[in-house]
Amino acid sequence: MIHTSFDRLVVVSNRLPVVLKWEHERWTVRAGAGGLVTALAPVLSRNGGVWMGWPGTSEQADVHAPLEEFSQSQGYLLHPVILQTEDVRGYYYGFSNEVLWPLLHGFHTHCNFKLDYWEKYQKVNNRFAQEILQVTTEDDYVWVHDYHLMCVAREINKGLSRRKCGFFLHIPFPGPEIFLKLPWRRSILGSLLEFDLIGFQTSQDMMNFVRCLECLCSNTRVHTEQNLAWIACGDKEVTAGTFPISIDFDEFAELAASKEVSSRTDKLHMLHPDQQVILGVDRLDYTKGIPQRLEAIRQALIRFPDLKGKIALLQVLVPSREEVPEYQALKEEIERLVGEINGQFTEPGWIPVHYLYRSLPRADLVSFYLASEMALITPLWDGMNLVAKEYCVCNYREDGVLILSEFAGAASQLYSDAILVNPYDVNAVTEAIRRAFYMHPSERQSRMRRLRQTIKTYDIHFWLDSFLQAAFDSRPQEVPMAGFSTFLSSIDRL
Ligand code: GDG
Repeated sequence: MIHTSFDRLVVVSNRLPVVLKWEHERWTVRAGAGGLVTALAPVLSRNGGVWMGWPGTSEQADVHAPLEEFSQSQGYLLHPVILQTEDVRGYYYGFSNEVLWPLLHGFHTHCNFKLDYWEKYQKVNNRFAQEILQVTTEDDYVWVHDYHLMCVAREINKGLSRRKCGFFLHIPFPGPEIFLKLPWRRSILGSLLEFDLIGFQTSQDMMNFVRCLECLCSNTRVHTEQNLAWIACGDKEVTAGTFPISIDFDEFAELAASKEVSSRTDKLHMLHPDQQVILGVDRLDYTKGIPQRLEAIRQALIRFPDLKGKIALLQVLVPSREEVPEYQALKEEIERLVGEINGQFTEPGWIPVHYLYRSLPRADLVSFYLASEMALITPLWDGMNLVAKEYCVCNYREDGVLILSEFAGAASQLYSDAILVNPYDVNAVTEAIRRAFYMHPSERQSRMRRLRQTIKTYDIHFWLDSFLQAAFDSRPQEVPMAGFSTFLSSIDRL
């Protein structure tokens, strides 16, 4: 049993962690990709429980049988929440992707504040709440994930039967100057207060949430101790906490050390003799800073001709939200930049940018991590960024350098051993690339060793334990983290 205080752990997220496809007259089910799946799937596989979410298919399809079969192979139960296609349009493509995603990442000018989206969001959140009430008992622990489902607890608490219910936000939470632009800010904040525990990735996110509450509720009282905050707001009380998410260290380390991966890695090395490979891995998204990264590669080759023929960017771009025009435009911009840079610099035997637009099998991805001398992870704002942690864990040869955006949540844990950059500062990124290129192997090794040790200590199982300890009234062990002011002042003094 995972914890003695409850019966089953019931994880609830927008999507189930699978991709269902109707092929050759039957359903095929394969594991989904993305940060939430990477983090949570090993937790449920190890501990058992239930995962509830939308299966990603239309309301007519009967997907119970294939999901049941997949459940058996994973060691936990998958429970589909069936939604109507029209509701998905407003709740998921509309409110989640066109309002909350940009707003919470600070891109408020990208928001489309449509009333209909908000109505569908509430409708679907209520639908999830009803399903949770049907599937769970008062002895279960219900753990709701991410921005798609911020209003679920409000509906659950309307009934007579109680559920112990926690929430974890995987993406950033902005300060009031951004969040308060949301027309439904009061309702969303009020709904979040209905959870028993709210988890954030960083202390910055948690403090932003508190500042937003203070703006809307003059009677907000906060008591903080280590990574937890006890908040009273009007007649509501909630515990909030900082729980930096991570990955299953052993799972990635074992795969990286496998024969399958090492033979692929050797082949990749042979293809790039005398070159340092710089890796970028991202979902197609405007928050990930990909055009800025490509511009930095171009500028690095212009400013530092000694790098010509010696570095190559390997950019993996995973298709995402392709039906949204803004994402199509971003893809076109990225492909134009890749074409321009390659047209400008390619020479016989050397191509500066290798570009893959697809999702790779995990073993291929891991062999890329292992074969790359640097990872260039430059999101404009990111909740955590698991790719940064995966890169380090897989780098058991300790010869890689992590160049990381200051605006990735991961920076608050990894700041002293990564090279931190402001992704908007193209010159600074080019200098970081050059510094990493010439970094002495012994410095690479000592930095990477410490990075891997940090991630090993605070892995995904530590994350789960800390959240559940906070949910059930004991103080979790604290994760050493620094806020912006601490880590920026150490590298960027005025
Ligand atoms: C959200 C937050 C937060 C990527 N390409 C492939 C592939 N991936 C996997 C990676 C990694 C995951 O996708 C991406 O995770 P990130 O954390 O980088 O980003 P988001 O998906 O945006 O996740 C983020 C996270 O939630 C967890 O809380 O860190 O800030 O935005 O695990 O390995 N997997 C495979 N093939 C690929 O080509 N198999």
